[in-house]
Amino acid sequence: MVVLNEEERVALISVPANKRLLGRVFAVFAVAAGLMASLLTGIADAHGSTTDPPSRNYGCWQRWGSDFQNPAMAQQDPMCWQAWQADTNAMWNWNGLYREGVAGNHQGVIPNGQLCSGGRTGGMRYAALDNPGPWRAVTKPRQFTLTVTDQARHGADYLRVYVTRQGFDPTTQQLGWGNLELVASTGRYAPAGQYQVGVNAGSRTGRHIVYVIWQASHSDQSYYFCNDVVFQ
Ligand SMILES: [Cu+2]
Repeated sequence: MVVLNEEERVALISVPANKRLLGRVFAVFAVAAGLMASLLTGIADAHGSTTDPPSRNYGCWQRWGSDFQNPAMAQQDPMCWQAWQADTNAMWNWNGLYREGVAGNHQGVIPNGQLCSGGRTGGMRYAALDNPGPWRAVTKPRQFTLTVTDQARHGADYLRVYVTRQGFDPTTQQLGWGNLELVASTGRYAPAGQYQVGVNAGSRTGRHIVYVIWQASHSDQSYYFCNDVVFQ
C-alpha cells in the first residue's frame, strides 16, 4: 500500500495535476499488478523438473528463492549467484525449461554448449545454466533413483538419462552431446506427480552431470535438465 507523507498529502490536495505523485502511485499499482500476473501465470504454467538430484535452476530456487538478493550467495554458491544475476525468471520458472515441437530430434535442435538451457529456450532466460563452474553437486551412490516431479501431470512418453564420461570436468568444460553416455531409457509413464528411474553410473567417480530428457505426453513438449552430482 502507498503511504503518503504530510508534504505529499498537501501536494495532492493543493496541486490537482501533480503528475509526479500520481506517477508514483500508478507505478506502485503497476508493479503490484505485474507481480500478481506473474504469480498467476506461474501457477497456470506449472510443468516440472528433476528434483532429485535437483536440476541447476531448481536447486538454486530451493536454496535461495527466499533470499536471492543475499550477497553471501556470491561466495557460498557462485553459480547460483551468477544465474540469479543473469535472470531471476530462470529460477522462478524452474519448472518451465522445455521446448515444443522438437519431434524427438533433441541432438539436432540443441547445440553443443547449450544443453543445460535446452538450446536457450525462451531466449536468454536459462542461458546462465550452461556456464561451466562450481555448481553445487549432491552426493549419490553409483546406483541411485532419479526423480522427475511433474506438477502439471503431463505424463511421460519416455525419460532418457545420460551421464558425462569419466574425465569430463563440469567446472571448466561446456557440456556437449559428445560428453554424454546414455545410461537409462524408459517407456511411458501415466500422468502422476513424480516419475522415477533407476540410474547405474557404472564405475564413474567424482563430479558429473546427469542429463535428463523428459518427453511429456500431453503434447510434443520436451524438457532438458542438468543435474550436478558427485559419485561416491
Ligand atoms: Cu508443461
